[in-house]
Amino acid sequence: MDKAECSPEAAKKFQTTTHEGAWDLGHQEIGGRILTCQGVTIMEKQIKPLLEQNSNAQLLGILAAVFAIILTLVLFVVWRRRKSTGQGILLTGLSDTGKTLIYARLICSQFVKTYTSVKENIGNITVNNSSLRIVDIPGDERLRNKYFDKYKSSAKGLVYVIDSVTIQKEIRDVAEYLYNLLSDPYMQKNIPVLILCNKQDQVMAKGCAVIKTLLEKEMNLLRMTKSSQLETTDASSVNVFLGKQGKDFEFSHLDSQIEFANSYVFNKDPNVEVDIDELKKWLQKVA
Ligand SMILES: Nc1nc2c(ncn2[C@@H]2O[C@H](COP(=O)(O)OP(=O)(O)OP(=O)(O)O)[C@@H](O)[C@H]2O)c(=O)[nH]1
Ligand SMILES: [Mg+2]
Repeated sequence: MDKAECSPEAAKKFQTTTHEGAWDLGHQEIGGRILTCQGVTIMEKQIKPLLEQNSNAQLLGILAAVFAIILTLVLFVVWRRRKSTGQGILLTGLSDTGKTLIYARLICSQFVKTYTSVKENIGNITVNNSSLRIVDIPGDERLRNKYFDKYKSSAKGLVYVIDSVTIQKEIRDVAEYLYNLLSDPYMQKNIPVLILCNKQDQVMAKGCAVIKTLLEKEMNLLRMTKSSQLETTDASSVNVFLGKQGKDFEFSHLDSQIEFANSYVFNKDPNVEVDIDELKKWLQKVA
């Protein structure tokens, strides 16, 4: 039987008759054509579920793709966050304060003869079962910003090393570099800071409590200078006001957790002790 014989009228009639319950009449009148129409109906019956199955499968495919995209985005965000907080402990400070010797103490527990650093030193230590990446950043004025910018996004903590013997003479430079570091947008993300007053083995060394007071006074003066600069310069200036408006500068007013500690690491003679216990305790807290 030719399917073309099942004209739209016949099909309509067949549908009408079956709808009206007059199956026999439709059967007799249309005869073989009914079979064809029945064939179409059977085909419809068979294809419809197939089409439905097909569209269900398509829908599932789309849902799976959307889910995969969302999962990828979530993983990417988590990865970026981990990368932005990182495992880096940045050793910063002016030149000659003892950063490289402290680095050598932490990484290989020994005295090394040091020279002014012209590039970074990087090494890993394990603290509280987690790995910390110690980055010793050169203190040279022409290099320090470049290396800080390179590693700041991976900072988990920042150690600011001070030469406790020369602090009074260098207070302006020490305060200014610290102010600049603390003003950096990456440091505003509550990165913990340890101000390490090194070279405590020297009789002329100032203790960390005295150094804290000296620094707060100097940061206060510096902030006033920077604020007045801000008023006179254009709006593109990147100066940041640290601390509380209308109050003298105090480290406790900052969002970042800032601590002070003493240390000394010079021991050419292995029988002479070194002291980086407070630094190690701080690393345990940060890790
Ligand atoms: N007495 C004493 N000397 C120290 C101490 N720590 C470092 N030094 C000495 O200070 C000098 C400078 O030390 P470095 O570790 O090279 O200083 P740095 O901060 O890395 O300097 P840059 O690389 O220029 O940024 C060296 O002669 C060290 O031996 C310390 O705790 N006590
Ligand atoms: Mg060095």
